[in-house]
Amino acid sequence: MAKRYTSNLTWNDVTPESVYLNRRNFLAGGAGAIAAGSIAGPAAATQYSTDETPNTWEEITQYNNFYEFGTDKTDPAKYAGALTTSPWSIEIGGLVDKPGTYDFKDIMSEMTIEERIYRLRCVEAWSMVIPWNGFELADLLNMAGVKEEAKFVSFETLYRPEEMWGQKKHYLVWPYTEGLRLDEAMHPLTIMATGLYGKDMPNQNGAPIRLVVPWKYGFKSIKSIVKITLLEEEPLTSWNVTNSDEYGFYANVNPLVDHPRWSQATERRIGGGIFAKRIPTKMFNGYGDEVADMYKGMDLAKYY
Ligand SMILES: Nc1nc2c(c(=O)[nH]1)N[C@H]1C(S)=C(S)[C@@H](COP(=O)(O)O)O[C@H]1N2
Ligand SMILES: [Mo]
Repeated sequence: MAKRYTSNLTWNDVTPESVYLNRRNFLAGGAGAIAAGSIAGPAAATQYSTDETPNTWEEITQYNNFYEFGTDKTDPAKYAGALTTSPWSIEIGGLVDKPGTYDFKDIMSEMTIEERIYRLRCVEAWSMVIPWNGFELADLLNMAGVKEEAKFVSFETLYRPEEMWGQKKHYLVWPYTEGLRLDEAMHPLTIMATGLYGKDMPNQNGAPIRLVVPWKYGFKSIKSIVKITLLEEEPLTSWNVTNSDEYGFYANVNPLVDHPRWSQATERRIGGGIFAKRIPTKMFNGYGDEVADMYKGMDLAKYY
């Protein structure tokens, strides 16, 4: 496993000042409550962060996939305000030493929040660069104590149709579930994100806590998590159950394996404008140096 790095690089350091100042103005004007000093985020970014220019707050919070609030990209920003995110707890169970219901605030008091600027590549062939705040999932799993027999981790989103109207529709199996192999879950790139741009996670991005696995298609990065279970067997996942021909369990970003309905060779970086050129998609979304070893000997066209 790759070792953990720290550096003092934050998104401010890697963002051209003009862009940064514009964003400051936007945030100061648009979101009101934010003090300029808090925008930089609570902690330093790491070597794992990309130096690409992050998407704007507006792009990241107005163009979303969160089917619990509708299937349109603009639906989550419109409707996710209905979600009650406090109190919040995560039930951690299965093959762990300390199963139980962990209060979100207690988790936060135990974890070290870092900034991670990651590419997010949706299976629909668009992408963004997002400055997340969060902690390594490994730290949370180690807190609960992973038993030796555990080989997989499953995650579940809140099921609350009164607040999440999309859950009354049947385009997906609810609650939204996802899963990782244990080594993927323990990988230092895998984080539980609790904010972005140094602010609490907006509801539409998966408040108060969501998974981010940057080398996999975006649908693996499950939002608003209430349950984590350690298992011996590979868990079912909503997208795989709904459409197994199109969405596999591994879902590693792979430009060589097309989606049955479109090419995955290139992607549209959000924010580039309508005349922006598509950019080539990278194997493992550009995180191959860190993660490729985990898939040695696997046929990545078969385990899509
Ligand atoms: N619970 C839940 N998690 C989810 C989704 C969803 O519909 N429901 N959409 C996924 C998809 S397809 C993507 S691309 C990312 C989008 O994250 P973002 O809106 O924060 O950019 O969230 C993922 N997590
Ligand atoms: Mo996605």
